[in-house]
Amino acid sequence: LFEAVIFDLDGVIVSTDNYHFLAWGRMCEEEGIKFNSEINHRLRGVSRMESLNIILENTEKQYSNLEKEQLAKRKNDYYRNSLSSLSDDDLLPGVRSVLDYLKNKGVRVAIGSSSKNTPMILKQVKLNNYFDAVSDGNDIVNSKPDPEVFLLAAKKLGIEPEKCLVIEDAMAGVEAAHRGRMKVAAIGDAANSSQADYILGELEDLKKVIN
Ligand code: B16
Ligand code: MG
Repeated sequence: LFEAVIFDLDGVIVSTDNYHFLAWGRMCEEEGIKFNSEINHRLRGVSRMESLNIILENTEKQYSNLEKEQLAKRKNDYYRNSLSSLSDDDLLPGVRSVLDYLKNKGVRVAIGSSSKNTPMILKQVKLNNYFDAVSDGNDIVNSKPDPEVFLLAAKKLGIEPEKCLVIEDAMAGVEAAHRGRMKVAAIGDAANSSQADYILGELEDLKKVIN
């Protein structure tokens, strides 16, 4: 049924979501902007600048475009610093086993992530040479829920979207995959959604979908 699996990165392959949370939290605390886990929830899968715009809905203060760039950069510096100790020990449970399973089955594997830090993250977790294609925040204009990042992954693989399965932890990503005519398996945060085609209690459940 599926010739390829496109993995979201943050929240599916590696748990960098908590580092995003902490970095935004630090920046907001310094700026006196309200931030909590509910606001953070809305940032999953969404690009850096769109995340900042969502955060700024919680302040009266007006920021110029230049100031916004600076806030986003400050957050990204905190985030990248926290990634310096990231290693393959931080891969989420089942990642290694599921990737090897798919390779053995001849199913192609790709990354479809909104993150501009994807190359650094893949290198830190030693998966930089593993995927057949990587499509990330550096390659796209419109981020999830726009399907661009997943359609580009399929194009790089040379496989039709209908034959790709996307693995996502964010609602924005579930919507993006559907808009790209792909099926979606949801895990983690998105697993409560009735919109996903498959629900994965854990990543290893993917072996039942692709058998
Ligand atoms: P960056 P994904 C997304 O990664 C994150 O979920 C989201 O929280 C973040 O804002 C976005 O990447 C951009 O990340 O600031 O590193 O470019 O889930 O699409 O792999
Ligand atoms: Mg994600």
